[in-house]
Amino acid sequence: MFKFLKSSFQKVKSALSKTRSLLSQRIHALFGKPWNDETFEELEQILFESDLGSQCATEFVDHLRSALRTKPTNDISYILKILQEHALSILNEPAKSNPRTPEAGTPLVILIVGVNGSGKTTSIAKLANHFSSEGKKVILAAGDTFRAAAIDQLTLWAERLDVDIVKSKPGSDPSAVAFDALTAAKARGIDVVLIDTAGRLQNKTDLMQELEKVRRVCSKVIPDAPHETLLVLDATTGQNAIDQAQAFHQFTPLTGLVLAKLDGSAKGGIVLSIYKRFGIPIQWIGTGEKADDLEPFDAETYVKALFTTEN
Ligand SMILES: Nc1nc2c(ncn2[C@@H]2O[C@H](COP(=O)(O)OP(=O)(O)OP(=O)(O)O)[C@@H](O)[C@H]2O)c(=O)[nH]1
Ligand SMILES: [Mg+2]
Repeated sequence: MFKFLKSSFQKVKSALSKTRSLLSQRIHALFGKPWNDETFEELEQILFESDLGSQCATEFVDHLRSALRTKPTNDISYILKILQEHALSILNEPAKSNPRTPEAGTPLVILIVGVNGSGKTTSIAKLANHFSSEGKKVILAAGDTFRAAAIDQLTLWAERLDVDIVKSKPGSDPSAVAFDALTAAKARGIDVVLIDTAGRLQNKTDLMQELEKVRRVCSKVIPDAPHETLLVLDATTGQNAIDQAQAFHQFTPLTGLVLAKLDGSAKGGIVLSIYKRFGIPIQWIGTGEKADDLEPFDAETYVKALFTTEN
């Protein structure tokens, strides 16, 4: 449902500037040398440090090696093009997630999950802003009942964005909040329900089971809900994001990812290793702290912004 949105190349490019300065400028520095085993090894190391992961980094280098065997050149734009094409071939593989479409007349329910501080609540505000700007009626569910401050934070966003919110007392059951929010959404003719959840470490089984319960309760009010379960990843995390994606996917099948804080990250290559590993589509990227700092993920824009020598 998000596919026809185009991301702004400038915003993505500027969010990726830290990754790019690590990646492209260091690749650029390789060009004084002939392409031999040592240069390829250096390239592999650069790709690895940009968080492409070791398997992905090796694959990129092997691909470039064979392209240069066919057409030996030291032209940087040609080499970046080869890297871009390979990155796109990874991201253009069919996704393996199964989002559901709400039945006509019922709201779209999106559950937001992730570890502590990854950017969940801010991403919810950004999504609320996005849907509101499309003329949709949005309701927020303050499902992070763990801390009073979390409820206050979401309430503040709801006021700023002028959208409805359903909340309960700190310490109450998050499933009950989800139940109330979905019930209210049906009664009020709401288009989109965004459910916030408390941050949880992926290895805490009891907390992960709590998410299963939230999902079960949602489906009691609206069959098939939640239609989307989005994992918010902090783009500065690096390879631990892989463990997070794996554990959350196991407990609450993910339909997509939000990559928050890309603007502060030099590890933008993580997108490639995660997609290669799980096939969970990256739907959105966070490019700052404001409500409109959210861009739909577009593979072509991303790859162009990642492997470029422009600043
Ligand atoms: N620069 C930048 N900062 C972000 C982005 N997304 C979130 N943040 C900041 O990251 C911090 C944590 O964001 P929250 O949205 O509160 O994270 P959370 O996952 O809800 O945190 P918990 O509820 O404590 O688990 C806040 O200071 C946000 O302003 C982003 O895309 N870019
Ligand atoms: Mg939060």
